[in-house]
Amino acid sequence: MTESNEAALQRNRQLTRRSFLTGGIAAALGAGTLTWLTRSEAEDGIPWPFRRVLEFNERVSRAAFRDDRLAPQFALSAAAGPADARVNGLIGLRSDIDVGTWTLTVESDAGAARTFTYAQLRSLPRTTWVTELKCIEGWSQVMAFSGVSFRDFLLAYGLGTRDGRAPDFDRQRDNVYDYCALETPDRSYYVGLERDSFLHPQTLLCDEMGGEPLSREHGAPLRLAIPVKYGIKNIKRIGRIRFTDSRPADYWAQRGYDWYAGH
Ligand SMILES: Nc1nc2c(c(=O)[nH]1)N[C@H]1C(S)=C(S)[C@@H](COP(=O)(O)O)O[C@H]1N2
Ligand SMILES: [Mo]
Repeated sequence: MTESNEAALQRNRQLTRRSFLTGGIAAALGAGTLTWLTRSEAEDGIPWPFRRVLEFNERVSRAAFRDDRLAPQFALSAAAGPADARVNGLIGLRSDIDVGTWTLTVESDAGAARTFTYAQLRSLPRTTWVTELKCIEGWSQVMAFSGVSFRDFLLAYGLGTRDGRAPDFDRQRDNVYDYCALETPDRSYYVGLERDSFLHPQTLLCDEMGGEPLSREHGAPLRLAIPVKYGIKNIKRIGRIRFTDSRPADYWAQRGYDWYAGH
């Protein structure tokens, strides 16, 4: 994506949303929010004045139930280079990894398991977010994370829904499972996420940091980059994703940390 356009749009949306949430309905009717409301996200043939009303209603109900505010973003120049990227946590990464034979398994409470190759993931639209990875131990680092947005992956392959149909994140959000569980191939490290977090626009299935393929310690070939959560949820070397309506086990939550760890 082009950093400038996309980032500016997102920032605008974020600021507007903030003022809406803090200022209430009065702020929602202000000039800034009008820009927010009229920014078209889909062409559906509804004449624009009606469309605006519909969108307004939708946004109001969404604002009441959802939090998709963006985590802070940074200029590319503020990001650490791949060589400087700090490494923390090697659970599930001890063995060698062969990207050629690695596969990602995706399953759900109801559906059959499906597997995806690295080549399939590479063929999807790519996104970069320059965000901060915050470790619960007290350090943080700004990095450029690139890969496939988690939402785009679900859309591309029709994953994550209870009835197995293509997801519609806005109109049929409840058809998406409440949670997903992600595990390393050896199942020794695992995290659980709730729907708003795995559908968050900045949540990435990430295969590059600082413009270079992930090293083994950073989770090659595929890790999660989820800036609305602490580092502990940014699982490296993902082998399996499972969609479920029961809250999944989480490695660090089982050891006393908050299950949500952010957002
Ligand atoms: N598989 C796996 N993923 C993991 C961990 C781990 O031990 N194993 N540690 C987590 C923690 S605590 C942090 S802070 C981040 C660190 O990511 P980095 O090594 O790329 O900086 O990875 C997270 N993901
Ligand atoms: Mo961490």
